[in-house]
Amino acid sequence: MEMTKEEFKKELQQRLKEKYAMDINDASSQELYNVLGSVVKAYYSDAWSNTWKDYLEDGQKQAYYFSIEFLPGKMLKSNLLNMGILETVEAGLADLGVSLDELAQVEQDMALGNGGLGRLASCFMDSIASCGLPGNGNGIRYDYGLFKQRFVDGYQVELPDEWLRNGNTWEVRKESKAVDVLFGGNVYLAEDTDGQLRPVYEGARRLRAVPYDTAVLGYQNHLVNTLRLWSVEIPESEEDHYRSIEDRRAFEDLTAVLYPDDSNERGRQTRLWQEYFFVSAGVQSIIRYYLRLNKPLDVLNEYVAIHINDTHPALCIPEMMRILMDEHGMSWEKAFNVTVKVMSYTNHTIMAEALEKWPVALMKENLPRMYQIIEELDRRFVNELTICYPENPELIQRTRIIQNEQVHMAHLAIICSHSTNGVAKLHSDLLKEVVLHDFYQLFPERFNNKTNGIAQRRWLQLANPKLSKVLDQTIGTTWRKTPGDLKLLQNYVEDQTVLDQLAEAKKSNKQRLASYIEETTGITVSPEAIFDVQIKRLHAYKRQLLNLLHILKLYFDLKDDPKKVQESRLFIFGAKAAPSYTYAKSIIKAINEVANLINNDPDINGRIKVVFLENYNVHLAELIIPAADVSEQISLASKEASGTSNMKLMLNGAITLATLDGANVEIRDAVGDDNVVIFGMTEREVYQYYERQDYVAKDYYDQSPVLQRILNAFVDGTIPNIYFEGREIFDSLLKHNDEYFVLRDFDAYVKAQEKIDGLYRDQHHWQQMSLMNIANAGRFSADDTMMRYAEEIWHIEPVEQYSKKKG
Ligand code: F58
Repeated sequence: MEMTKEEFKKELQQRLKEKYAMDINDASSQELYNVLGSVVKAYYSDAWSNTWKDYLEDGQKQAYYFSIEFLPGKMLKSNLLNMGILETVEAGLADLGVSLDELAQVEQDMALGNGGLGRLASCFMDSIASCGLPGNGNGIRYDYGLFKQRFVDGYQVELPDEWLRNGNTWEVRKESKAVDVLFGGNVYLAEDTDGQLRPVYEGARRLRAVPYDTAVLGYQNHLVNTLRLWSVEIPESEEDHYRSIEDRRAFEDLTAVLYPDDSNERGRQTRLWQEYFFVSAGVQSIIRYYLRLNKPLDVLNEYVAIHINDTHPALCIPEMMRILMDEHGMSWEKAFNVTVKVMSYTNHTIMAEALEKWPVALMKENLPRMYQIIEELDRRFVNELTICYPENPELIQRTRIIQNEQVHMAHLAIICSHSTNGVAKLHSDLLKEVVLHDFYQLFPERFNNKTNGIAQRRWLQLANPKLSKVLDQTIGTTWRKTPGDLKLLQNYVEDQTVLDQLAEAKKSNKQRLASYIEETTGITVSPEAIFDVQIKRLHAYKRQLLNLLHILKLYFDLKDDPKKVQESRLFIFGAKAAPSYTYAKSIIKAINEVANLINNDPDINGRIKVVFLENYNVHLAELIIPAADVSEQISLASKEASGTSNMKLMLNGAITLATLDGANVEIRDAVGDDNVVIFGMTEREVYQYYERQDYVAKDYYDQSPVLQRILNAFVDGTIPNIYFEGREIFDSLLKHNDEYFVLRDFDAYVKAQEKIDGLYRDQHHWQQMSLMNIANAGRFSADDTMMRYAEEIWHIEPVEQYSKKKG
């Protein structure tokens, strides 16, 4: 893939003429973006089709990452970077009077995910391709992505995300690869003409799954993998089954929105349908492709690995069994044996409410064949355990797939796969020791840890060109391919010139963010202030509230003593709350009202400012992260499985202020105690409270005039405009005993914040800490994480290595 600047300019102008009969000067940004997209696509199309052909001809084992969410964000610049023509195109456009950055803004963020889980899937896609690994994504092409967040009078309001309104340059509709998926009806087994028992479907609904493929480009390695997203259509042959337009519409809406509200029966059913829809389509298409290799199905595991990202795609298991048995006549035993070897599963949470369970009745009615297979999987599992552990019926009850009229998806995923992993050391240990302990006893060899990672290309090279340049000048460019080489930066920890350059890059990123804040909120902020950042979904366990209580403390301190020595702080929040999560929405409202109070108080005079940026998404993260000084990772220990913004912020030189939760533990190990600020309870202490059940939040309030003043502010009118929300928050802490131990950790958090303040005052030392964080962030590279998945779970290898071995 090579192209000179002049070739690029010619190609762009030529295509603009062909498509719009226009010159550059007449084209709108959208038109230019569309044309640029087609130039880029043409540029990688050969490599894309060659990758496919090579995989097919070589019969190399491939991994398929099944995820109900992918959150890639904007793709233009990342594709240009990976093709190695970012600078050429930028310069070519500049010659033509066009700014690449402005053009890149036209692209809608592809936000087909809620948060960490979906973003991780996209970092992984990037890394799989960049490591030269044969691996593809499989998911849903939602017509509407995650809602757009607006604040109206401080409240979150959700607007639809019409990301496809202007088309999607990157996708390719592959009509010829469509498959059908069946729902509902009656299914029974009957003897076929060949004497085999086969299921007969009566009255089932047939829907068509049409794939839209997006190229996933490896970083300057000519490898192009595929992200395949499925969209629903109604097959022509089925049109007569629909009695009205509304009836038809209900089915056409299956892939309309990401996670429809599941607070009512209708929503739950749609979600179950979505899960089966993309899983069935994906598995069918894998098998269809595999059959072209002319290999027997009982060695499928030597050619195919399927990864179940959280439990949403766990129906892969019964679906694979169905295809092998019903469509290819394989015996149960053989089909099970192959299925277990093909499948692997990642758990992303220990929060009980997020561990998926489906009512038996719902599953039976909507996915009757799946239910039959699950029932049989459960029956055989129970039989086996009864033989092995006759003395332990409780163990069987606790681990079986179907319990209390519910299908436990995590149990299904663990029992019928060969690998279960957590996403950080602490999380994986908790799975083994607590949450999935029974399963760990049954299948110890299946459990492993794969600490999450991030794609340095997006989160440093693209998001932070200023820092990237300093790194290039200081340690050379090898870190761009081998993030572990960032370690070389440690040699410069005493080099004032390098420290100054790093500080300069940070300052310029802070100025960029300050301008954005001014433009979008009208709030003027000073780049001299500490930029203290908490960006993640809004959830009680993540404890944005703890941050807010501390802000109020600072506010009252300054009101009482305007001369108090304290660095200026800008607190930045970015977070969406689930539409039906009222408590989280109340916290958003409270933060916005506290922001109003403080930002407009002349006594404070800008020494503290609070900004809640609307519509936090991948693009906004790219703007905030490079500008951050402090990274708030303050979840209750044990609750955050890993976190990944913690890694991105560290990579960009922010100092982590954290509890020992998730991957924070490994961040501390990587940078050492001196370069991170840790506070609060450990996960052991949290569990001790659970055992003893002796936490009394109100005691903390009763004993602390500081806390009394802060909490009372929520209900006594000090924070204006939050009558209901203030009461809800106040009650959650005192009446409902503070589920996430905010008050218990408050003092420790205040001290940790004071430490941050002191550290920042010594700018030289702060810069050294920041440097150490950048230098040690290489170990959180998603490339490394993917190589470990490849070697230890999927048993796939980089294409080049494989070709060499094959000769
Ligand atoms: C997140 N999970 C974890 N779930 O919370 C985070 O610690 C971890 O770093 C990340 O996965 C990647 O491993 C997460 O994002 C969801 O969004 C669920 C989707 C399904 C509904 C419940 C939330």
